[in-house]
Amino acid sequence: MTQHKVTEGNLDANGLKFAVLVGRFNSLITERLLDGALDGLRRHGCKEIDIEIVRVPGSWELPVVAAELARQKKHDALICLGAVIRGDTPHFDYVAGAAAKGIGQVSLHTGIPIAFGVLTTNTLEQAIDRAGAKSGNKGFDAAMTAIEMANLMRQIRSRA
Ligand code: INI
Repeated sequence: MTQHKVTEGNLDANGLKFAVLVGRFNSLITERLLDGALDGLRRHGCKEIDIEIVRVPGSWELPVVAAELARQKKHDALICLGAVIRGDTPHFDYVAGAAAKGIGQVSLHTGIPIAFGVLTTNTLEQAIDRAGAKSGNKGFDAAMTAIEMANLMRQIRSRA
């Protein structure tokens, strides 16, 4: 059987630096996502001094701030947290779409991994479920992705 070389990131956050960007809009939800992300980083060995929290008004503002931080290259990965909850107008689609597309573009163009921890739900209840209730905490999950991706990108870069 062929032995393949496998490259993957581990979940050791010791020595890695993160910025957690969090939208204030729907803060009932986003503060719980932030709690989850911080819990995930700490429990995987990240030091307090290596975590920067950056607050923005809403999910719409996440990409431009992520872009500036990514350009500065002071963090190994960014974690974007927000909660976009569908209302009676098309506003939801614009905000959710722009946040997703913008964050994806920033990550691709800068090479800095950015975990997408922006909830896009039809109801407040669905958001609560994903912010520490029935369906776990998507902030914690985003932190895991950020740690893994930071380690993976380090590994790949170190052999370039
Ligand atoms: N921002 C969110 O993060 N979630 C939302 O559900 C939301 N809605 O529904 O309006 C929202 N709007 C604010 C937006 O992110 C900007 O802060 C605002 O448009 C000013 O630029």
